[in-house]
Amino acid sequence: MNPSLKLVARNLHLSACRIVIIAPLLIITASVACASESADDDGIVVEVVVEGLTSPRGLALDQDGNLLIAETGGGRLLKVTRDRDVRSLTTTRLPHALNSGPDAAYTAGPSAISLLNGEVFVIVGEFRGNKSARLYRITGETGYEAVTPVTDAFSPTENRFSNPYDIVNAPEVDGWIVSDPGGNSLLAVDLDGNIHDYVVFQSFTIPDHEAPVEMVPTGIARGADGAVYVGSLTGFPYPREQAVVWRVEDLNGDGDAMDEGEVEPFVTGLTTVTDITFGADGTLYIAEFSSDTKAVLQGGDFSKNAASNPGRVLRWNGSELTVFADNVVSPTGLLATESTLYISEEYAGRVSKRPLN
Ligand SMILES: [Ca+2]
Ligand SMILES: [Ca+2]
Repeated sequence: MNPSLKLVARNLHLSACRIVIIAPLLIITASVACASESADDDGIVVEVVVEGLTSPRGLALDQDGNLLIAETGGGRLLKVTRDRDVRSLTTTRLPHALNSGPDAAYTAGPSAISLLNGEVFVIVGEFRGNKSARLYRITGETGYEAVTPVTDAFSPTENRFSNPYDIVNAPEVDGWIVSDPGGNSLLAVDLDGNIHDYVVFQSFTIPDHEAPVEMVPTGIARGADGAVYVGSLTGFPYPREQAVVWRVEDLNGDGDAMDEGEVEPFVTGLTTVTDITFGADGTLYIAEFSSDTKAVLQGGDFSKNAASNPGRVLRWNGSELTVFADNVVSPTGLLATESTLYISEEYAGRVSKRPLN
């Protein structure tokens, strides 16, 4: 068991300054579909699906095979049809902000998408002022309604969303499991919107750095074995090779994964993980945010910083970690189909895709 993980911090004290993911202040006007192709260094054909977005992040496929994109800074859920038509699912924008977080330098808004029982649900994260940090249901072309109540990030264990980030459907809790980087937790949310702690990750220490480093769980996915998997960004100073993909399973069926052996490291030696997704063959794809996350988040123009310090997508086949895509700009959303890996490059404002083989 990795000593960095200590569970059941039920009285978790939230620190005041918890940097999560983000985006540029640049407001780029709307969506432009295009089909430009290029080849990366390894000869993989890279195709830009959509560009000109304001912080695209969470990705999903709807029942008709259309790509859905959570545009964090634009407050929109975008649908990209097979013929590359791009439209917003709602005429009303979801809650979003371009001036959240420390120094008002980060975006908050739609972060992740769930399709359940024929409906579309969306997680909205919000660093500053938690009243928008909620799970919403898309009700039709005009808008949306909240599933979860206004939450209190400082609530002891119930009903708290701090900065929810990613979501996976979870019949074992009669709803969803949501990652909350702001609370270093996974939260169980039932269909009525009740929230309770599912996992709480404790901070860990590294040499030559006095303050504990937070775990900061981010991208979440369901494995073919039924377990839930979640990556960790890790907090400042974003130490290299200290991020982990965790395997999470409620073995004793008591409604959370806070008991012994219920959270185990699955892939270690990673750096600033922002999302994970499983391919049809069980291969796990892992997004690492940047080669130097500290440099990206130090201030200034995040888009430029991210382009100068790109991240990458790794591939874990069960025994070996290899690089699938290098030079990917601030990847924060992954989606694998039978034949394609889609990547949200958040600060670059685009979603790209690459063939799987
Ligand atoms: Ca995700
Ligand atoms: Ca349990």
